[in-house]
Amino acid sequence: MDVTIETLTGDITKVTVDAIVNAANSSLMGGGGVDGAIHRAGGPTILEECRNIRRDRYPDGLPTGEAIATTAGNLPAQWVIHTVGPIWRGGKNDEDDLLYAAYTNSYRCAAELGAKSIAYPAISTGVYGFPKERAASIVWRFVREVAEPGPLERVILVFFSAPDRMLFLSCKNR
Ligand code: AR6
Repeated sequence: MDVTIETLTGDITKVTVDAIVNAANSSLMGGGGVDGAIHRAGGPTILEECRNIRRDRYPDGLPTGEAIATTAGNLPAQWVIHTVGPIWRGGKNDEDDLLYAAYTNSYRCAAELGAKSIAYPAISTGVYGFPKERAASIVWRFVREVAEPGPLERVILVFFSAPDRMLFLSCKNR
């Protein structure tokens, strides 16, 4: 099977794919950054489903590194996969493994739903402060170990700015 790995610059809420990944926080109750943009563009049904998930499955919040799906409301996608990336605390608190887990668990969640395409934002590299180059090398590892083997056919890595995308691409062989 042919798997396409793409990168693009722009707003992830505009990307037409089966599943969009949200860089959420444990509360699943929304926030700023890409989380805020997804809830604004997707409308209130996403938050309503997140409330039900909290009540029924994760009363203490979604643990860091895990992922859970809702429908996507008004977004041009079928599902939003909510994941929680690690907050950067200097690099010796499992941040690398937790970021890798956020990518891979989101991927598995999408695969279980039958999605063929998935779009990711640069998880943890905004408010959560994960250094962008270090995050890039983890995402490239995810690409090699999980995304390229499949089963999803298209994986799109979305960057909010052109320099962020260029930085990511420049980290490919590190
Ligand atoms: N499309 C694509 N990328 C975006 C968009 C967008 N519409 N908006 C921002 N980015 P962040 P985090 C980029 O802060 O670091 C929230 O409040 C942004 O430039 O959204 O995982 C949550 O509720 C950056 O490169 O997520 C959590 O509390 C990347 O997305 C917390 O922030 C991630 O930045 C999560 O922090």
